[in-house]
Amino acid sequence: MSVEFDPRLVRALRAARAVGVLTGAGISAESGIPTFRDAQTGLWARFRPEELATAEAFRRDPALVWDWYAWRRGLVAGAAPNAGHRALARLERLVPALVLVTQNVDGLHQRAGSANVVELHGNLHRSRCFAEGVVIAGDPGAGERPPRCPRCGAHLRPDVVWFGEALPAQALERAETAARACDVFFSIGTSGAVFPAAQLPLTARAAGATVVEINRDPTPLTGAASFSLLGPSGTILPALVDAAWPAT
Ligand code: BJW
Repeated sequence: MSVEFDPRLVRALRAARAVGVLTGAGISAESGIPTFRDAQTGLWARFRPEELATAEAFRRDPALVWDWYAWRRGLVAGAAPNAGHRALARLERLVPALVLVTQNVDGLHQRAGSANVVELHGNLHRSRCFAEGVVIAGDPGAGERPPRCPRCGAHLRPDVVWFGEALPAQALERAETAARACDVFFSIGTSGAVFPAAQLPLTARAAGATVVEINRDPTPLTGAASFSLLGPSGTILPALVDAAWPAT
């Protein structure tokens, strides 16, 4: 599919020394992973994700929340990175420096080949003791739901960041530094509804970066972005990288 871009955007990207990227659930939508604020389907249609992604929900019904994450782990295991993920991995190799900050917990950027990934909201493929915070790598598999911590016997929870919980301090620091230091900042497939991630494009803009939004729909950022590209990231991102580096 041919996509036309403003030549000023193509020039800015081509000239960028440092690129910052923030991604959200929308970039994985074309891999078949549901977003948060689109309606859920099947078994989970009667739950709002915002109500499952909390420590209160886990305390109230640990098996329900664990099963939701187990279902999502299964979806991710059967999914593959899409053209949008791959275009970002390619972009990382074309510009002098790129930091990819993701709110996603699916690991698809790393599977696409991105190396400099900052995970703001954790990762679905790790668990953590709900009592003591000890992190356990890998899929704990079938058995008791949720499984028990091998050290203290408390429930294991997914090693992700729920509402009301602090983001990993080092990841947030790296993300804020990247937003302040980049020439071009992309906000891709995120509704901009959740903070502090939603602040990053505004931080980049205030520091003088060209802010580019790529989203299927307008968001609260759209009016403040230097360029807003409406459409699927799996189509727009590869076309934009091709437009800036036609021979690669
Ligand atoms: C496409 C597409 C295609 C579709 N192509 N596009 C300031 C103001 C107000 C409130 C707050 C504030 N600061 C903090 C808060 C509170 C709260 C918050 O933000 N609340 C808001 C709801 C108002 N934030 C927090 O609680 C955070 N913690 C915190 O601030 O701690 C402070 C603290 C300090 C010290 C001690 C204690 C506390 C934590 C937030 C954690 C969010 N966690 C989740 C779950 C992660 C685990 C999991 O995956 O289950 O993160 S919630 C969920 O939302 C998930 C996502 O990462 C996050 C963002 O969602 P995202 O990615 O934007 O997805 P969607 O579905 O919203 O949007 C998809 C977009 O894609 C849409 O726009 C589509 O159009 C688009 N799209 N297909 C391109 N093909």
